[in-house]
Amino acid sequence: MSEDLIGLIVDLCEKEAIDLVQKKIDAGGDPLKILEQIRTAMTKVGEKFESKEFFLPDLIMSGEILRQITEILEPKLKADIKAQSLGKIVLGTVFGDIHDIGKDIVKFMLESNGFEVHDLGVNVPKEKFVEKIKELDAKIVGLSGFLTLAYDTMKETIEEIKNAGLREKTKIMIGGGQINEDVRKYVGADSYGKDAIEAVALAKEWISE
Ligand code: B12
Repeated sequence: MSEDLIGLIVDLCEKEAIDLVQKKIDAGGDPLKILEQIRTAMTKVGEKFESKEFFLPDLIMSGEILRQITEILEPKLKADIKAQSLGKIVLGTVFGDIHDIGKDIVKFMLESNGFEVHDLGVNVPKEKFVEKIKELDAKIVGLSGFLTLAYDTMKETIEEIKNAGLREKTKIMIGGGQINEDVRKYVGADSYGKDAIEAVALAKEWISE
């Protein structure tokens, strides 16, 4: 069955993919498994874009399908939302990058687990992160980025946080398609998360320190 959903997304069959997700959810399917399948599908879409089999409109279409799927999954993932706030998190996609689907999944997973997330959106200048951290006295920051150029912006953002004297007081996690340990070291973040589940695990770990 999983192959079906992946295939439908990669073939950009919008209606069929969305109907299948709705069917899976109605039948009590695990939204986290669906998220995993989305990841596989989007990797394939990305490969097709790289090999010039897909062009920008196809990428936009895949993003649109994804957005609709995450809208279906969101209430399921939020089903057991907790009333209390575990802590404040400033989140955003760094300057120069407008990819927000992965960030938005991280946002609602953090919220579902009781965190108060302040989402700055996409293409966020480094100064805006600093401003928000100060305003909220936030202890955790999440930087998202899917483009290679985002690594430099993440690095600059973390330097800006450091220059503002806030680095010692904040824990910074990064994430997004290609992010790995090498990128983490390069940008100077505390940790990276490969998906929203890891983002939640990190936030929980840091908040209890
Ligand atoms: C959809 C898509 C788009 C959509 C984005 C729609 C949107 N609203 O986000 C659109 C069409 C707008 C787009 C535009 C572009 N894109 Co694009 N896009 C993609 C694609 C296919 C999927 C990305 C996605 O949403 N994945 C789905 C999510 C769910 O992915 P995920 O990784 O599983 O998400 C998890 C983790 O990343 C993690 N996570 C995410 N953020 C964070 C943050 C923290 C703190 C933590 C801990 C974890 C975390 O948790 C998420 C949830 O579990 C990728 C290919 C790919 N494989 O990533 C290319 C890709 C990222 N795009 C690419 C490119 C080149 C572009 C463009 C430059 C194209 C162009 N010529 O204009 C523009 C960039 C514009 C800009 N300035 O940002 C390249 C980047 C190459 C590079 N090395 O830089 C990729 C890799 C495609 C490719 N293989 O060539 N794109």
